[in-house]
Amino acid sequence: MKKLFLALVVLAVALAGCGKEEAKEEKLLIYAGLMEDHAAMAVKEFEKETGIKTEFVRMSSGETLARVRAEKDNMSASVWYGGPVDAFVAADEEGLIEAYKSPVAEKIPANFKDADGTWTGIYVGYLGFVGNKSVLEEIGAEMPKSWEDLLKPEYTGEVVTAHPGSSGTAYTMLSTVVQLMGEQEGMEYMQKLNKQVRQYTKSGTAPGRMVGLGEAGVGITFLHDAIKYRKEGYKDIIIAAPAEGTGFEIGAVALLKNGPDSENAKKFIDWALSKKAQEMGQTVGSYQFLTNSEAVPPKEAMEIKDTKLIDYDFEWAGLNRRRLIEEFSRVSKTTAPTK
Ligand code: S7P
Repeated sequence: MKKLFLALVVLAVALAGCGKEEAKEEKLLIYAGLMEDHAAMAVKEFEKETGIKTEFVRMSSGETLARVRAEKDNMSASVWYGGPVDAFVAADEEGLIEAYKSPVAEKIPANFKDADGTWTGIYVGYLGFVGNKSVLEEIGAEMPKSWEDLLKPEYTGEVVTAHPGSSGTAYTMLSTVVQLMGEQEGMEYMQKLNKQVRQYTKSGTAPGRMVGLGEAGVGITFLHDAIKYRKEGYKDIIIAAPAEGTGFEIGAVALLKNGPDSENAKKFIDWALSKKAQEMGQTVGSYQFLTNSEAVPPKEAMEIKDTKLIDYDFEWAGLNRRRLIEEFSRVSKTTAPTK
């Protein structure tokens, strides 16, 4: 009798456990391409305002693209939040994005959103160079001021950049060089630049920190990230924009096709496009220009407002992404980085 009673207790506890499992709370899952601290703040604020439980996974653009490709028939996340739009264009071409025209997108000018609602811009960032004053002094070099400068002998082994295969920042660099110089000359340039590179990092935000720490003299990065690191205390950081002109990103947000929670995902997208949400970025050191016409850009962005920009073609960049990365990988194998 005692044994039977014990068995019943064990069964009851096990069943109660199962019940708990079934009642497990659903959470909106976001793949975030912007910096970790920005994503964490956004998710926290959105959750506070709406009560919708939300989680994020931070990945570089190439990683997100690979993940959503792999999950095509069983998407785990419902929103792709941040990172240069080129990868979103590539994902859309492969049927991985669901168009969503948010009512808040009315506040976003036409050049910062897709006309069909495939993606909508949340911020704009300019590509450039980050340098370490002390390291440059030590090696007797000036801050590079042009793409051409980066090929000078004094920067051999001093340049750090992310890899275009993993990083949206670095793909912006590759696509910028090709759009600026033409494909053949651009790839020849990348081949020469490869000799100057000390290290390819996974994310485009890493070169700014490495240069700030004095681990390399020069990095290629989004300028707002370099400004963030300088404000965080890496005092030796200096920045420059290439004289020939530079590319830029539209950081985007989009609804993932067949994601598990498209209703809450749409609410998140509406929120992310709002003036309030966009202006919150600067509270965690995100100093991009903003796309909502009512949002006030961070004062830190004014330092680079006169940067000479190229007429960057996002559609072309997205549609040619795979091919350009393959070509980059091929040419960069033919010249060894110096260190
Ligand atoms: O949030 C800062 C920011 O620079 O991060 C993104 C950047 O491309 C890093 O991503 P990757 O690791 O893919 O390079 C930008 O979208 C954003 O402005």
